[in-house]
Amino acid sequence: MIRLDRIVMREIRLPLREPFRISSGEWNHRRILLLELFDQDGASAWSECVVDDAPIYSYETIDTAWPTIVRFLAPRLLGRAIESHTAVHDILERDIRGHHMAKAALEMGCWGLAATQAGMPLARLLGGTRTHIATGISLGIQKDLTTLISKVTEALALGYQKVKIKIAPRSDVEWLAAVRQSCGDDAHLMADANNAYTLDDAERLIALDSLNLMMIEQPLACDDLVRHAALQKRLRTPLCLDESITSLDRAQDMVTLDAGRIINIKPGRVGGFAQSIAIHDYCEAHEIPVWCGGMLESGIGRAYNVALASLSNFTLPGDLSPSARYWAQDVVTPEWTMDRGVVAVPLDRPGIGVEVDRARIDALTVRTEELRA
Ligand code: OSB
Ligand code: MG
Repeated sequence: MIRLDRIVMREIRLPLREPFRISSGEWNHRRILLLELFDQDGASAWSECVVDDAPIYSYETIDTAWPTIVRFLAPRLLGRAIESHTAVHDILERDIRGHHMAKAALEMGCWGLAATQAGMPLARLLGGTRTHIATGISLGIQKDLTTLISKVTEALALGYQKVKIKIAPRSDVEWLAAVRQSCGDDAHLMADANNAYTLDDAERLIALDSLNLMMIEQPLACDDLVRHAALQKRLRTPLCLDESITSLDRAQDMVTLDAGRIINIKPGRVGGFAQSIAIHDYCEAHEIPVWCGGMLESGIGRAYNVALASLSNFTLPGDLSPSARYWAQDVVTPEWTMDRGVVAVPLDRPGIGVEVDRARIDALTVRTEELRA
């Protein structure tokens, strides 16, 4: 049973150690929306909303999520007796369209709170069985090919089990061919286009088939399954969908249409853990492998991703790099680390498994708002 009496919202600004560029935009820092949920019984939990400053990846931004939480979402939870964390998704979804990232921050926060209340690691509450998560790195578009090759080489030397390379029409086939040449046939490489192509570019994408990529992520438009299905018919390399999979229904549509053969699950994109688990279970039953994507989360959002990735069908390495890949200093202790290509699931601590550094967060905070029942 959850009964929230208070939610504290804050925005922190956290500079990235290096800029991260994808086909549709670039990040130099993150404007991160954090929530702290307080239960009437004294328990509390932090959560992170994975929205950004600009609608580059999703139409949601921090400036849409904030008022949506204040005005429409938080009032549905505050002061109400909620039977279980598993019920929160439906409470937030009913008659409120979209805004999955805003919903997910609250929904996942309730799962974090339930784990804390139960004195149980979050991964266990989700039903996770893995103790370690195979880790991949997502490399942004680099200024030139030489830089890309040295980044890939460095990532493989660090032990990353998958290297995802962002592509766009002027930095794709030739660049990836050179990378493949330089790092050999065995390196686990994939590409992520973030919607940079149309079906008119099919030949360019088919040219990637010779490079033995693990998958090509989301080449076509964010809401398009039909054209991804047409493309998959012509490609040997499996397509992996990210932006297009916003719910269990879309995952089912993907399988029905054969629009993709792998799913990158980001809990924020699908409205939280209940949908993430439903998609995971559906994919497991249909032999569709999944892996956990990332949104350049702070150590708080990362804790939720690590817990999710402990479920059995997360058989491919996730975009779950250690804290030091992103930040000079993270907002949690201990920071997330990688050892021999895996991140350990914190199974020895209840709740999200890391301590939140409140003093550091206070120093980074640029706005707060307190919501009460
Ligand atoms: O498409 O997976 C993506 C970051 C921001 C927006 C979209 C994406 C990404 C990443 C980053 O690939 C993965 C990470 O958090 O390391
Ligand atoms: Mg992606």
